[in-house]
Amino acid sequence: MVAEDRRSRASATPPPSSTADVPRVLLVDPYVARDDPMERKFVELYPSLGILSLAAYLREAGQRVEVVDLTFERGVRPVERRVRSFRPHVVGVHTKSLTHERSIEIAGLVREQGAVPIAGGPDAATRPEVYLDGGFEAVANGEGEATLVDVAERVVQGRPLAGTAGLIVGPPGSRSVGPPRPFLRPLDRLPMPAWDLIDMEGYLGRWQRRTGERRMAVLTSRGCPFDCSWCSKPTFGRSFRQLSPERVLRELLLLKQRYRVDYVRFCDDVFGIQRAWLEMLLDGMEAARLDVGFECLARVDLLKPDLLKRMRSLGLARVYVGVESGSQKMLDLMNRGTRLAQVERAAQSLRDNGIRQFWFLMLGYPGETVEDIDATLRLFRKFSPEEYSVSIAVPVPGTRFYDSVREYLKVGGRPRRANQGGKSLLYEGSYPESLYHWAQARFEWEAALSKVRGKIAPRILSGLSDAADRLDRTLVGPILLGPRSPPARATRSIRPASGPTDRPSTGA
Ligand code: B12
Ligand code: SF4
Repeated sequence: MVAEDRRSRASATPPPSSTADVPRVLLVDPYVARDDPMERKFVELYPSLGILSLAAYLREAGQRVEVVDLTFERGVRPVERRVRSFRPHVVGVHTKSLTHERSIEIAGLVREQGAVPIAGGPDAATRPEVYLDGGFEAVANGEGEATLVDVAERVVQGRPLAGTAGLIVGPPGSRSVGPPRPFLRPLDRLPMPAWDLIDMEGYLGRWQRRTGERRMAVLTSRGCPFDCSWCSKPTFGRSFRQLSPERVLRELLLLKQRYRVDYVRFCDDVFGIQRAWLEMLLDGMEAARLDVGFECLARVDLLKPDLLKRMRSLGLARVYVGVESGSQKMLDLMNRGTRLAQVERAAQSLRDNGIRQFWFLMLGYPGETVEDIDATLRLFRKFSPEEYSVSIAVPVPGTRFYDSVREYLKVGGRPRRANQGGKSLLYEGSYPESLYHWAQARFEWEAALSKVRGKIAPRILSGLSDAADRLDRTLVGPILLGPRSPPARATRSIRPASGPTDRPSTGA
């Protein structure tokens, strides 16, 4: 498709229809699990909570909604078929960078069928121009529920989309950015997710075969008030809203009764930010004898030993922890807001309570030296988390980290393939990429050793660990570093100009 052609399509006003028409909206999740090389190793399959919420909200607003979830499919054919049978006015596509190309393909086929393609979700909100130039009529750049209701009504009534709150419309040159869409408050106004519109059994059955548990994802809040320098939050920014504990409990009970869900992943950016709120939810779970296992992502500063003990007794099985680095200097440079002592206390307490821990670690952040990497490795060795991911820092547009390395970005500044995030050094950092690959291998070695702990003599174990250190010091380190002097580039501090302002009480 030539650029001219694309431009004229993107600026077209959707054709008017009868005002008596009830809007028909098709929502699409373009993620195809079999095309995601990370899926088997790392990604756990859950439906998009964004799509489920949008669908429920539109339906409650009186619109007709269907969903095509490509997760278990092979390609876009099911979208084509559904567009033919349902004849939607609007097709809303949920975007992630991984699924960018498929989203563009879907926009094309939707247009051929005469429907209006609208993009939303993290990738489109981060780089709307890519989606507008790729054939989408408009991009929702924030919370989508009220925006999409508005869009579908306007399309059916033949009114222009330009000026819609929360929406970016039009070709370069005459692009219209609507005013910001206010966040929905209180969040309890949201209806229950539209589980009936997707193949719940596809997800639950798969989990059951794999783990014996019927697992589902649940959200208790939107947004995060913290301000880590590398974190991209295109949709909710630093806003933070929670459902009431009663509403969350109702959702958990429904999942249990309707779908026999017996394990839940709380997908909040940070679970249990407010201690009093969390205690109320735990009280409710206890009183209702919920008996559902669960896991969540939390910050080390929130994981207090007494709280963990209680959560364990109510079914907490695993916690994802953003440890990031074993160097306080690096945590400060990342504006993480956590102390190493808190990391150690949380890790110890998780271990004491028999809760699995999944650590997120990051290498290659500006300012990091080999000594900092060693500190992270020592911390890792000390606590041997059951699971971990150690990635090379990815500068995401819109973050302070990105701004600080912008002038050092390698060509394109994006992974060679979308799923390579975390495996390549995307900017000219302090050290060559091979050093980070070696560091990643050292973490793998330590993890392998921790798996045989107890099975072989401690003396042999520490000998194997020391051998890797010696190899690092005497041979590999100097070779990988070459004649370079310690970090010179992209190391300037990237703390925020002013400190965080809207943190809620953490109960700390
Ligand atoms: C929970 C979660 C998961 C879960 C569930 C995934 C799923 N099926 O959606 C799991 C762990 C399985 C997961 C996996 C992956 N995830 Co994930 N995940 C998240 C997380 C923490 C929350 C997502 C969520 O539920 N948000 C709450 C809902 C309500 O918000 P929402 O989805 O953004 O939708 C709202 C708006 O965006 C908008 N909207 C969304 N779609 C549309 C469409 C239209 C038409 C409109 C108008 C509006 C609209 O309206 C919605 C309601 O207000 C986010 C971080 C974040 N805070 O967003 C990362 C995040 C979305 N994941 C990310 C990634 C990269 C992945 C993986 C690709 C990882 C991989 N393979 O390496 C996989 C993809 C798997 C998949 N099925 O898509 C990235 C995406 C980055 C990007 N720019 O693409 C994020 C942003 C994390 C990050 N900062 O890097 N993930
Ligand atoms: S705590 Fe997590 S979600 Fe919040 S800013 Fe930091 S990395 Fe982002």
